[in-house]
Amino acid sequence: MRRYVLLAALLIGSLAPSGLYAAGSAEGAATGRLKIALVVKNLGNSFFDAVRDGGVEAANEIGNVDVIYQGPSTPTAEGQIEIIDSLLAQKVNALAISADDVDALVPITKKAMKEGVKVISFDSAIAPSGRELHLAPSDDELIGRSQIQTIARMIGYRGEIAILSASSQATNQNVWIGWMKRELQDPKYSAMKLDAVVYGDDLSDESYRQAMGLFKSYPNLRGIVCPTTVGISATAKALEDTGLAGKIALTGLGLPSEMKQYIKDGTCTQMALWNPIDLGYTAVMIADDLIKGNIAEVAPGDVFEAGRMGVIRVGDGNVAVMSTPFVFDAGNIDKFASIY
Ligand code: RAM
Repeated sequence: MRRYVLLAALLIGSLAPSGLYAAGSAEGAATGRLKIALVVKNLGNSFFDAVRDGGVEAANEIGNVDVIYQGPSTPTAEGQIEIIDSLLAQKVNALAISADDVDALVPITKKAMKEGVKVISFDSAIAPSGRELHLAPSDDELIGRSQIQTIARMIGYRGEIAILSASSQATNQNVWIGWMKRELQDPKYSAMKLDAVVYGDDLSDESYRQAMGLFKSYPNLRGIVCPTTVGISATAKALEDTGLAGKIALTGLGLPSEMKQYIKDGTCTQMALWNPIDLGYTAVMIADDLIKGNIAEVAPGDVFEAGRMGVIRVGDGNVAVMSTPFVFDAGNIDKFASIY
């Protein structure tokens, strides 16, 4: 177990889109400083930019840590492998990865661990053999089931629905979609039908195109679930551009800052998410803890102290779950939209 004296105050300065973020000093990688890499699914996603801000906040608190924020331009395992390779050459101390594929990263992250680099996944998991711990923002079953419960309420438990997801290989979305399908087996949804699952690759343009494709292919569509912040805002825009807002219901996981207008005008009356800043903060705190050897070999029951996030407990399969998602609607969106 670890104990840190944490500095209370911190300030995050203006940040460049990707690269090295020095904590406490402009020079950054001075000798003796630790390097923690945050490898995200892809750059250009505000969700991950907020994760980075949380990571930098943690690094500033710890004091001798630099955060390196990187990701491919499109969410592919190949792109992440290339990045991880170069991070290993730069001798990073830890990798915290939101994986574009559950299995494809395992050989490179195993190699990293053999070289003494600490590896955790966060947000989107790497298979257990390829990481020491996975930090989940919330319980997968709850995330999956609750999105079906919400869309069902919105459409009166009747009619056709579709799912517009991130990339087809994304671990987190695929696990949630698995739970959505299980939820749909309940007889109370017998008058609902899942027409299709489509993938917008967490790119706004592609997600918009996929939403348009759904409107065309399924003229009786009554609801869309988007378990991705990129997908839900692109779909909201597509609904408004085509005059289908209000006719096709929309829910899923969205960033309040990106969805505020659509929540307020009724295109999406309810959605959920967790705090990505807290997620990045916690990932860096845990990575730092592992580097310092406070927990030598992670096992269920271990407890990490993650600064202002308090205690994070490791569960089965070395998965640590943070908390329940926030639910956003017109009543609270303003408050959250100014934060993330
Ligand atoms: C997108 C990404 C991320 C996911 C959120 C909800 O930003 O796919 O992995 O957790 O949506």
